[in-house]
Amino acid sequence: MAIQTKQELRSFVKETIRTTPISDIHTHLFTEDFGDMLLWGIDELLTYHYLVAETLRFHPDLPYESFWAMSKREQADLVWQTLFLDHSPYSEACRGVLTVLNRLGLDVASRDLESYRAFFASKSTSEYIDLIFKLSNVANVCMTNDPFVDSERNAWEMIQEVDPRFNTALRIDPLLMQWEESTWEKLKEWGYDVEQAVTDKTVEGIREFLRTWIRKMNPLYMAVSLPPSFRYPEQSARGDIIAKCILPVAKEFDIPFAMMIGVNKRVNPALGDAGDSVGLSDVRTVEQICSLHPDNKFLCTMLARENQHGLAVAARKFRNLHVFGCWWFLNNPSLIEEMTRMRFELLGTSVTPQHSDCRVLDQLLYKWDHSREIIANVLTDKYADLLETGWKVKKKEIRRDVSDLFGGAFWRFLGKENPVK
Ligand code: RAT
Ligand code: ZN
Repeated sequence: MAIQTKQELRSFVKETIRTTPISDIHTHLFTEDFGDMLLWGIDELLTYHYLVAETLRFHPDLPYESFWAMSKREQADLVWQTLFLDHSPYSEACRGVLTVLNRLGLDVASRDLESYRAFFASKSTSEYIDLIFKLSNVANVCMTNDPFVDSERNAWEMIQEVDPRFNTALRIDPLLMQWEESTWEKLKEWGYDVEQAVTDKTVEGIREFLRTWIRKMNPLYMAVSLPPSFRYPEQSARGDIIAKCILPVAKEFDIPFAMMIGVNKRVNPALGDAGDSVGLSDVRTVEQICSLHPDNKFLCTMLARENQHGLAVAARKFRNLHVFGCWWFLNNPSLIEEMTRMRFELLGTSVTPQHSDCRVLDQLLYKWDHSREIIANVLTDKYADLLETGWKVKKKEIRRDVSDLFGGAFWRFLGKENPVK
């Protein structure tokens, strides 16, 4: 059935966006089997590193070490007092906490942190996971699985079967960013026949390492976060490992290499995870890697606002490139709106406009509620422009497009069946 009026269009798009289940293609969430690594609840929400950065701005006299020495609950108390009571919580990360509480049916107006704590204390982890997936209407999330983190590596020894709501992604930052400093020794210690130089022997050892973990995790893709200075091709251990290990193994298993480009790590190390920053990166590098390796697939998101236009254009040139998400400092309404509009105009529906990057399970509620609203608005405008030409938009076509934007295009790019029916 075709849509007749703009009013009908607006409400149908909104409803379709609200009811279409999402495949969230990048998060830092874990299944229950990973124990403490799965974060949830109010104290975790409040100590999200985005909020830690905002809180410490208001406490120039509080030494960083003193903040880190506090218990999680004390840190959460300080964040709540500082960002929610002493000042108005309209930053995106603060607003997110309130959206979560509201969606859980808690009384946001009461400002009663203890009553929120009591609500979370009454839930078991597994019932809470079910509740959040249901309320957020997210069908599945992709984890970030890093074999270089000891606790994660150990957890994988025990895991038989992964909860099907959680997909896996093999994260390999240390392999590319610290090979010569330390990673080669780790691989050697784990029994791989490698040396510091990227020789033929090392290449074979790294490939074996990747194959072992791919067989164990069955990842949707291999991923890395890269600095603005990343160039490809490049005469360095990193360049060699990408060319000789990552890309051949990715091709062997037919999985993409996901490049998240633009992070200047630890510009303020005292802030921990909150201490990373952003820099302008090189889109030409993305074009080169796609061009030099046409049989490989690449996922890409970039952190600098100024890189977004170039990246969208690059995706028009290379069909082995799939652009995704409004990453980290871009995950703010004004920037999501701008980027989504531009990407729809340049790429139509062949893009994944958003991922959540959740570190705390509950955040699925706010990250997706906020993004859904913006995507619905932009999409409505785009269909409205079509109506102006005399084109008739059918309801089933809107459903098709939304399901593409919420994971369908991604799964098609992978060449795998979208588990969301
Ligand atoms: O957004 C974040 O939480 C960052 O700290 C990073 O984890 C980033 O998303 C990444 O995956 O490296
Ligand atoms: Zn992330």
